[in-house]
Amino acid sequence: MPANTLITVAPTGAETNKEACPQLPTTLEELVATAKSCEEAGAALIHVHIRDDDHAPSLDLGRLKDTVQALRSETHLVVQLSTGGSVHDPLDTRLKVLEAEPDSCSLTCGTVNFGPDVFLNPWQVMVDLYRQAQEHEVVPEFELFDVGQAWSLRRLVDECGLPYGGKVHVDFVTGVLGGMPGTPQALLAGVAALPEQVTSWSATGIGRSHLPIMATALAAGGHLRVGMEDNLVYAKGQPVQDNDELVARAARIATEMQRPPMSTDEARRLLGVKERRPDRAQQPT
Ligand code: KMH
Ligand code: ZN
Repeated sequence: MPANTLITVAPTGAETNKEACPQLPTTLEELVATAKSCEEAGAALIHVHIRDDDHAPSLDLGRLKDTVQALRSETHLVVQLSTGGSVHDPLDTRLKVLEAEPDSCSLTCGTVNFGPDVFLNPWQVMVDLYRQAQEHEVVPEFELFDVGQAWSLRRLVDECGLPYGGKVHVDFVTGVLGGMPGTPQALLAGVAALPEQVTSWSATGIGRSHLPIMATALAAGGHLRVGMEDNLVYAKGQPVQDNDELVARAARIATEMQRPPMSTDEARRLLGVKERRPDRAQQPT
């Protein structure tokens, strides 16, 4: 059982509309402010989707670079860019995300139905993305939306070797309509299916599975992902006001479970990320 808990915040996502949810951080200023307050509340990693000037999902490389730079200079968080983007993003655009030089990137281990849409992750795209991550020395977080994707992860690592840094970190995204349900049983089945190369795992539950998955992950030795990408309801009849309150609640529950939030330095060691901060580049982690 790991002593401390990695808390990831996924503050924005690609699915929620700014008009429907004005508190969603969609501008760079809002994202940086959210990142700072979430770090203060206990987050150590930020999973980033960006938006354009109209608040629509974007994978614009210039914006991605500016975002990575701003988050790196304003916070100590591990910066993870989404390569999943939105279900409408073309695969070749998604494959260019790593040129923004994040610390980490998401890498989903298979195609999955996504509500009425399809989140496309063909085998060859997984391989291309993985090889790019190795070349760019970016640490992938393997996102599993279904239990069977654990076998694709096993095949990927068997055929392509370990990621940069040698650590294999998985995030279960449960409760997507089309993927594994957000239940303790499904999560534990996923954990049991993980290949032996996996060194750590976290989990999130979409919508109402947010809290049951959090409790199960903490009890089973996993780490946590929370945020407005995954959940817009804090409690019955109470919309989420901001990402900080989701992080703060996760930190409180983890602390009560005797697994308090880990620092950003601990997270860097857990994930094996490369030291890219200019002021730290010469120092051992
Ligand atoms: N927005 C979803 C279609 C990721 O960030 O890599 C995909 C997603 C996964 O959010
Ligand atoms: Zn995402």
